[in-house]
Amino acid sequence: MKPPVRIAVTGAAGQIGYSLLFRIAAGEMLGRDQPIILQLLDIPQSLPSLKGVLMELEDCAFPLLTGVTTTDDPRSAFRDAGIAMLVGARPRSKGMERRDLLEANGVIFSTQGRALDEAACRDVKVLVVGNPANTNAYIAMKNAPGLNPGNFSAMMRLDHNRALSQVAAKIGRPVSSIRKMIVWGNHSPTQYPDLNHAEADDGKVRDLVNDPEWVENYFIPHMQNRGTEVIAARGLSSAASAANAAIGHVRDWVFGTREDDWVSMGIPSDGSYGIPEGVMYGFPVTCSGSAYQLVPALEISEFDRTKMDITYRELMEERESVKHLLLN
Ligand code: NAX
Repeated sequence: MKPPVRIAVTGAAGQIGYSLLFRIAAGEMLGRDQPIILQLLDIPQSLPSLKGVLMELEDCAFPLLTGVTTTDDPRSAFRDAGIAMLVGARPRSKGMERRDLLEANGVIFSTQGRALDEAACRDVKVLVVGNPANTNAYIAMKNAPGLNPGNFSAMMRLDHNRALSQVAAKIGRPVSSIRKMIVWGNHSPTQYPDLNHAEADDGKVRDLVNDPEWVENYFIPHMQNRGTEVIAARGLSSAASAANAAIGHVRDWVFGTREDDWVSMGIPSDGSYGIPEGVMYGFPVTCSGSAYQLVPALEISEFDRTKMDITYRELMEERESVKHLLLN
Protein backbone atom coordinates (compact mmCIF):
# COMPACT_ATOMS: atom_id res chain seq x y z
CA MET A 1 0.00 0.00 0.00
CA LYS A 2 1.34 3.49 -0.91
CA PRO A 3 1.70 6.02 1.93
CA PRO A 4 -1.26 8.44 2.05
CA VAL A 5 -1.08 11.88 0.40
CA ARG A 6 -2.38 14.75 2.50
CA ILE A 7 -4.80 16.92 0.54
CA ALA A 8 -5.83 20.26 2.02
CA VAL A 9 -9.12 21.72 0.78
CA THR A 10 -10.22 25.18 1.88
CA GLY A 11 -13.82 26.36 1.78
CA ALA A 12 -14.64 22.70 2.29
CA ALA A 13 -18.14 23.42 3.61
CA GLY A 14 -19.10 25.30 0.44
CA GLN A 15 -20.91 24.08 -2.64
CA ILE A 16 -17.79 23.31 -4.70
CA GLY A 17 -16.40 21.47 -1.67
CA TYR A 18 -19.52 19.32 -1.58
CA SER A 19 -19.03 18.31 -5.23
CA LEU A 20 -15.28 17.86 -4.82
CA LEU A 21 -14.51 15.97 -1.64
CA PHE A 22 -16.45 12.79 -2.39
CA ARG A 23 -14.88 12.40 -5.82
CA ILE A 24 -11.38 12.92 -4.40
CA ALA A 25 -12.11 10.38 -1.66
CA ALA A 26 -13.35 7.90 -4.27
CA GLY A 27 -9.95 8.06 -5.99
CA GLU A 28 -10.92 10.08 -9.06
CA MET A 29 -8.10 12.58 -8.65
CA LEU A 30 -5.04 10.63 -7.52
CA GLY A 31 -6.07 7.15 -8.60
CA ARG A 32 -7.80 4.18 -7.05
CA ASP A 33 -4.61 2.86 -5.50
CA GLN A 34 -3.61 6.05 -3.66
CA PRO A 35 -4.70 6.42 -0.03
CA ILE A 36 -5.40 9.99 1.03
CA ILE A 37 -5.94 12.11 4.11
CA LEU A 38 -8.28 15.10 3.72
CA GLN A 39 -7.42 18.21 5.76
CA LEU A 40 -10.43 20.49 5.53
CA LEU A 41 -10.36 24.21 6.28
CA ASP A 42 -13.23 26.61 6.69
CA ILE A 43 -14.05 29.68 8.74
CA PRO A 44 -15.46 29.29 12.28
CA GLN A 45 -19.05 30.11 11.21
CA SER A 46 -18.97 27.26 8.67
CA LEU A 47 -17.52 24.59 10.96
CA PRO A 48 -20.95 23.25 12.02
CA SER A 49 -21.92 22.52 8.43
CA LEU A 50 -18.41 21.17 7.74
CA LYS A 51 -19.12 18.70 10.53
CA GLY A 52 -22.08 17.45 8.51
CA VAL A 53 -19.84 16.98 5.47
CA LEU A 54 -17.39 15.06 7.64
CA MET A 55 -20.21 12.79 8.85
CA GLU A 56 -21.20 12.08 5.25
CA LEU A 57 -17.60 11.30 4.29
CA GLU A 58 -17.49 8.83 7.18
CA ASP A 59 -20.78 7.33 6.07
CA CYS A 60 -19.34 6.54 2.62
CA ALA A 61 -16.65 4.26 4.16
CA PHE A 62 -14.26 5.15 1.32
CA PRO A 63 -11.48 2.53 1.33
CA LEU A 64 -8.85 5.09 0.23
CA LEU A 65 -9.73 7.70 2.85
CA THR A 66 -7.43 6.99 5.75
CA GLY A 67 -8.14 10.18 7.68
CA VAL A 68 -10.05 13.47 7.71
CA THR A 69 -9.39 16.54 9.83
CA THR A 70 -11.42 19.75 10.03
CA THR A 71 -10.08 23.05 11.27
CA ASP A 72 -10.30 26.83 11.00
CA ASP A 73 -6.51 27.20 11.26
CA PRO A 74 -4.71 27.36 7.89
CA ARG A 75 -1.42 26.08 9.36
CA SER A 76 -3.10 22.91 10.65
CA ALA A 77 -4.92 22.41 7.36
CA PHE A 78 -1.72 22.76 5.32
CA ARG A 79 0.52 20.71 7.64
CA ASP A 80 2.54 18.32 5.42
CA ALA A 81 0.02 18.76 2.57
CA GLY A 82 1.19 17.45 -0.79
CA ILE A 83 -1.75 19.08 -2.54
CA ALA A 84 -3.61 22.23 -1.50
CA MET A 85 -6.86 23.17 -3.22
CA LEU A 86 -7.75 26.71 -2.17
CA VAL A 87 -11.45 26.92 -2.92
CA GLY A 88 -12.73 29.10 -0.07
CA ALA A 89 -12.90 32.83 -0.71
CA ARG A 90 -14.86 35.84 0.35
CA PRO A 91 -17.89 36.25 -1.94
CA ARG A 92 -18.95 39.65 -3.17
CA SER A 93 -21.68 40.95 -0.89
CA LYS A 94 -24.30 43.52 -1.82
CA GLY A 95 -22.84 46.97 -2.37
CA MET A 96 -19.24 45.69 -2.13
CA GLU A 97 -16.83 47.40 -4.51
CA ARG A 98 -14.48 45.29 -6.61
CA ARG A 99 -11.54 46.88 -4.83
CA ASP A 100 -12.94 45.86 -1.41
CA LEU A 101 -13.44 42.31 -2.67
CA LEU A 102 -9.84 42.16 -3.86
CA GLU A 103 -8.64 43.51 -0.55
CA ALA A 104 -10.72 41.05 1.55
CA ASN A 105 -9.47 38.12 -0.51
CA GLY A 106 -5.95 39.50 -0.54
CA VAL A 107 -5.89 39.27 3.24
CA ILE A 108 -7.17 35.66 3.15
CA PHE A 109 -4.68 34.53 0.50
CA SER A 110 -1.66 36.28 2.00
CA THR A 111 -2.39 34.51 5.30
CA GLN A 112 -2.82 31.19 3.50
CA GLY A 113 0.36 31.73 1.47
CA ARG A 114 2.34 32.23 4.68
CA ALA A 115 0.74 29.16 6.24
CA LEU A 116 1.62 27.07 3.16
CA ASP A 117 5.18 28.36 3.36
CA GLU A 118 5.40 27.32 6.97
CA ALA A 119 3.57 24.02 7.02
CA ALA A 120 3.14 22.33 3.64
CA CYS A 121 5.44 19.82 1.90
CA ARG A 122 8.16 21.62 -0.09
CA ASP A 123 6.78 20.14 -3.30
CA VAL A 124 3.13 20.94 -2.50
CA LYS A 125 0.97 21.59 -5.55
CA VAL A 126 -1.28 24.58 -4.92
CA LEU A 127 -4.40 25.15 -7.01
CA VAL A 128 -6.38 28.33 -6.37
CA VAL A 129 -10.08 28.17 -7.31
CA GLY A 130 -11.52 30.91 -5.07
CA ASN A 131 -12.10 34.14 -6.97
CA PRO A 132 -10.47 36.33 -8.12
CA ALA A 133 -8.51 33.10 -8.62
CA ASN A 134 -5.50 34.37 -10.60
CA THR A 135 -4.74 37.28 -8.32
CA ASN A 136 -5.43 35.23 -5.18
CA ALA A 137 -2.94 32.64 -6.46
CA TYR A 138 -0.41 35.38 -7.14
CA ILE A 139 -0.81 36.75 -3.61
CA ALA A 140 -0.44 33.28 -2.04
CA MET A 141 2.70 32.63 -4.11
CA LYS A 142 4.21 35.99 -3.16
CA ASN A 143 3.65 35.23 0.51
CA ALA A 144 5.41 31.87 0.31
CA PRO A 145 9.04 32.74 -0.47
CA GLY A 146 10.21 29.30 0.69
CA LEU A 147 8.19 27.54 -2.01
CA ASN A 148 9.02 27.38 -5.70
CA PRO A 149 6.69 29.62 -7.79
CA GLY A 150 6.16 26.55 -9.98
CA ASN A 151 4.19 25.02 -7.08
CA PHE A 152 1.40 27.56 -7.64
CA SER A 153 -1.41 27.70 -10.17
CA ALA A 154 -4.86 29.20 -10.70
CA MET A 155 -7.80 27.39 -12.22
CA MET A 156 -8.56 28.07 -15.89
CA ARG A 157 -9.66 24.51 -16.49
CA LEU A 158 -13.38 25.17 -16.21
CA ASP A 159 -13.07 27.79 -18.96
CA HIS A 160 -10.95 25.35 -20.99
CA ASN A 161 -13.54 22.56 -20.61
CA ARG A 162 -16.39 24.91 -21.48
CA ALA A 163 -14.58 25.90 -24.67
CA LEU A 164 -13.95 22.25 -25.62
CA SER A 165 -17.65 21.42 -25.22
CA GLN A 166 -18.88 24.41 -27.22
CA VAL A 167 -16.51 23.72 -30.09
CA ALA A 168 -17.27 19.98 -30.12
CA ALA A 169 -20.99 20.77 -30.37
CA LYS A 170 -20.42 23.34 -33.13
CA ILE A 171 -18.46 20.97 -35.36
CA GLY A 172 -20.34 17.81 -34.36
CA ARG A 173 -17.32 15.90 -33.06
CA PRO A 174 -16.88 14.19 -29.68
CA VAL A 175 -15.19 16.32 -27.02
CA SER A 176 -12.43 13.71 -26.74
CA SER A 177 -11.39 14.36 -30.33
CA ILE A 178 -10.60 18.05 -29.69
CA ARG A 179 -7.09 18.99 -28.63
CA LYS A 180 -5.00 22.09 -28.03
CA MET A 181 -7.65 24.54 -26.87
CA ILE A 182 -6.34 27.62 -25.03
CA VAL A 183 -7.88 30.06 -22.60
CA TRP A 184 -5.47 32.96 -22.12
CA GLY A 185 -5.37 35.39 -19.23
CA ASN A 186 -7.70 35.93 -16.32
CA HIS A 187 -10.55 33.71 -15.11
CA SER A 188 -12.96 36.59 -15.65
CA PRO A 189 -15.01 38.07 -18.49
CA THR A 190 -11.79 39.43 -20.05
CA GLN A 191 -10.41 35.91 -20.65
CA TYR A 192 -9.54 35.05 -24.22
CA PRO A 193 -10.70 31.60 -25.36
CA ASP A 194 -8.60 30.83 -28.42
CA LEU A 195 -9.47 28.01 -30.80
CA ASN A 196 -6.91 28.96 -33.46
CA HIS A 197 -4.49 26.18 -32.49
CA ALA A 198 -7.14 23.59 -31.67
CA GLU A 199 -7.31 20.37 -33.66
CA ALA A 200 -9.95 17.69 -34.13
CA ASP A 201 -9.10 14.18 -35.34
CA ASP A 202 -9.90 15.22 -38.89
CA GLY A 203 -8.46 18.72 -39.18
CA LYS A 204 -7.91 22.18 -37.71
CA VAL A 205 -10.88 23.29 -35.62
CA ARG A 206 -10.77 26.75 -37.18
CA ASP A 207 -11.27 25.25 -40.65
CA LEU A 208 -13.97 22.86 -39.48
CA VAL A 209 -15.85 25.73 -37.79
CA ASN A 210 -15.26 27.90 -40.85
CA ASP A 211 -17.31 30.74 -39.37
CA PRO A 212 -15.25 33.72 -38.09
CA GLU A 213 -18.45 35.58 -37.25
CA TRP A 214 -19.49 32.74 -34.87
CA VAL A 215 -16.06 32.73 -33.23
CA GLU A 216 -15.95 36.46 -32.63
CA ASN A 217 -19.56 37.23 -31.85
CA TYR A 218 -20.80 34.03 -30.24
CA PHE A 219 -18.02 31.73 -29.03
CA ILE A 220 -15.73 34.29 -27.37
CA PRO A 221 -18.41 36.39 -25.60
CA HIS A 222 -20.35 33.30 -24.51
CA MET A 223 -17.27 31.72 -23.01
CA GLN A 224 -16.45 34.97 -21.24
CA ASN A 225 -19.94 35.11 -19.70
CA ARG A 226 -20.73 31.43 -19.23
CA GLY A 227 -20.42 31.67 -15.45
CA THR A 228 -23.07 34.40 -15.36
CA GLU A 229 -25.36 32.29 -17.58
CA VAL A 230 -25.06 29.35 -15.18
CA ILE A 231 -25.95 31.61 -12.23
CA ALA A 232 -28.98 32.97 -14.11
CA ALA A 233 -30.22 29.44 -14.84
CA ARG A 234 -29.37 27.70 -11.57
CA GLY A 235 -29.62 30.54 -9.09
CA LEU A 236 -26.18 29.45 -7.86
CA SER A 237 -22.71 29.60 -9.35
CA SER A 238 -21.05 26.63 -11.08
CA ALA A 239 -20.16 23.97 -8.55
CA ALA A 240 -20.09 20.43 -9.98
CA SER A 241 -18.37 21.61 -13.16
CA ALA A 242 -15.90 23.65 -11.10
CA ALA A 243 -15.12 20.65 -8.90
CA ASN A 244 -14.70 18.50 -12.00
CA ALA A 245 -12.29 21.06 -13.46
CA ALA A 246 -10.29 21.19 -10.22
CA ILE A 247 -9.95 17.39 -10.24
CA GLY A 248 -8.83 17.40 -13.89
CA HIS A 249 -6.33 20.20 -13.23
CA VAL A 250 -4.64 18.37 -10.35
CA ARG A 251 -4.83 14.94 -12.01
CA ASP A 252 -3.07 16.19 -15.13
CA TRP A 253 -0.49 18.09 -13.07
CA VAL A 254 0.34 14.91 -11.13
CA PHE A 255 0.08 12.29 -13.89
CA GLY A 256 0.76 14.35 -17.02
CA THR A 257 -1.32 15.71 -19.88
CA ARG A 258 -2.33 13.39 -22.69
CA GLU A 259 -0.10 12.84 -25.68
CA ASP A 260 -0.21 15.58 -28.32
CA ASP A 261 -2.45 17.82 -26.21
CA TRP A 262 -2.21 20.55 -23.60
CA VAL A 263 -4.42 22.20 -20.97
CA SER A 264 -4.91 25.80 -19.81
CA MET A 265 -3.57 26.71 -16.37
CA GLY A 266 -3.05 30.02 -14.61
CA ILE A 267 0.72 30.08 -13.97
CA PRO A 268 3.29 32.77 -13.09
CA SER A 269 4.09 34.79 -16.22
CA ASP A 270 7.76 34.83 -17.27
CA GLY A 271 7.69 37.21 -20.23
CA SER A 272 6.60 34.53 -22.71
CA TYR A 273 4.05 35.63 -25.30
CA GLY A 274 4.74 39.26 -24.39
CA ILE A 275 3.16 38.87 -20.94
CA PRO A 276 5.66 40.39 -18.49
CA GLU A 277 6.50 38.77 -15.20
CA GLY A 278 4.24 39.68 -12.31
CA VAL A 279 0.83 38.10 -12.88
CA MET A 280 -0.76 34.65 -12.79
CA TYR A 281 -1.90 34.30 -16.39
CA GLY A 282 -3.78 31.54 -18.22
CA PHE A 283 -1.38 29.81 -20.64
CA PRO A 284 -1.34 26.53 -22.54
CA VAL A 285 0.80 24.04 -20.60
CA THR A 286 1.84 20.43 -20.81
CA CYS A 287 2.50 18.50 -17.62
CA SER A 288 5.07 15.77 -17.14
CA GLY A 289 7.29 14.63 -14.30
CA SER A 290 4.82 16.21 -11.85
CA ALA A 291 5.50 19.73 -13.20
CA TYR A 292 3.91 22.06 -15.72
CA GLN A 293 5.73 23.51 -18.72
CA LEU A 294 4.49 26.39 -20.82
CA VAL A 295 3.87 25.53 -24.48
CA PRO A 296 6.31 27.78 -26.35
CA ALA A 297 6.39 29.54 -29.70
CA LEU A 298 2.77 29.45 -30.84
CA GLU A 299 1.89 31.94 -33.51
CA ILE A 300 0.00 34.96 -32.18
CA SER A 301 -2.07 37.12 -34.55
CA GLU A 302 -2.91 40.81 -34.18
CA PHE A 303 -6.39 39.83 -33.03
CA ASP A 304 -4.95 37.44 -30.42
CA ARG A 305 -2.53 40.13 -29.22
CA THR A 306 -5.30 42.65 -28.61
CA LYS A 307 -7.39 40.14 -26.64
CA MET A 308 -4.38 38.86 -24.66
CA ASP A 309 -3.39 42.39 -23.70
CA ILE A 310 -6.88 43.31 -22.48
CA THR A 311 -6.94 40.44 -20.00
CA TYR A 312 -3.32 41.13 -18.99
CA ARG A 313 -4.20 44.74 -18.19
CA GLU A 314 -7.02 43.60 -15.93
CA LEU A 315 -4.62 41.34 -14.02
CA MET A 316 -2.18 44.23 -13.66
CA GLU A 317 -4.94 46.42 -12.24
CA GLU A 318 -5.89 43.68 -9.78
CA ARG A 319 -2.28 43.32 -8.73
CA GLU A 320 -1.91 47.09 -8.27
CA SER A 321 -4.77 47.18 -5.80
CA VAL A 322 -3.26 44.44 -3.61
CA LYS A 323 0.42 45.23 -3.96
CA HIS A 324 0.75 46.14 -0.27
CA LEU A 325 -0.05 42.47 0.50
CA LEU A 326 2.84 41.05 -1.52
CA LEU A 327 5.73 39.89 0.64
CA ASN A 328 8.41 39.61 -2.03
P1 NAX B 1 -19.53 28.88 -1.37
O1 NAX B 1 -19.89 30.25 -0.91
O2 NAX B 1 -20.58 27.83 -1.49
O3 NAX B 1 -18.41 28.30 -0.38
C1 NAX B 1 -17.28 29.01 -0.02
C2 NAX B 1 -16.76 28.41 1.26
O4 NAX B 1 -15.55 29.08 1.57
C3 NAX B 1 -17.71 28.62 2.44
O5 NAX B 1 -17.86 27.41 3.16
C4 NAX B 1 -16.99 29.68 3.26
O6 NAX B 1 -17.26 29.56 4.67
C5 NAX B 1 -15.54 29.35 2.93
N1 NAX B 1 -14.59 30.40 3.23
C6 NAX B 1 -14.75 31.75 3.15
N2 NAX B 1 -13.64 32.37 3.57
C7 NAX B 1 -12.75 31.40 3.90
C8 NAX B 1 -11.43 31.41 4.43
N3 NAX B 1 -10.81 32.56 4.72
N4 NAX B 1 -10.83 30.23 4.66
C9 NAX B 1 -11.46 29.07 4.42
N5 NAX B 1 -12.71 28.99 3.95
C10 NAX B 1 -13.34 30.14 3.68
O7 NAX B 1 -18.73 29.09 -2.73
P2 NAX B 1 -18.42 28.02 -3.87
O8 NAX B 1 -19.54 27.99 -4.82
O9 NAX B 1 -17.97 26.76 -3.24
O10 NAX B 1 -17.22 28.76 -4.62
C11 NAX B 1 -15.96 28.91 -4.02
C12 NAX B 1 -15.10 29.88 -4.80
O11 NAX B 1 -14.85 29.37 -6.10
C13 NAX B 1 -15.76 31.25 -5.02
O12 NAX B 1 -14.78 32.25 -4.80
C14 NAX B 1 -16.15 31.21 -6.48
O13 NAX B 1 -16.24 32.50 -7.03
C15 NAX B 1 -15.01 30.42 -7.05
N6 NAX B 1 -15.18 29.84 -8.39
C16 NAX B 1 -14.10 29.77 -9.19
C17 NAX B 1 -14.14 29.17 -10.42
C18 NAX B 1 -12.92 29.10 -11.29
O14 NAX B 1 -13.05 28.61 -12.41
N7 NAX B 1 -11.73 29.53 -10.86
C19 NAX B 1 -15.41 28.63 -10.97
C20 NAX B 1 -16.43 28.35 -9.92
C21 NAX B 1 -16.48 29.35 -8.79
O15 NAX B 1 -17.24 30.45 -9.21
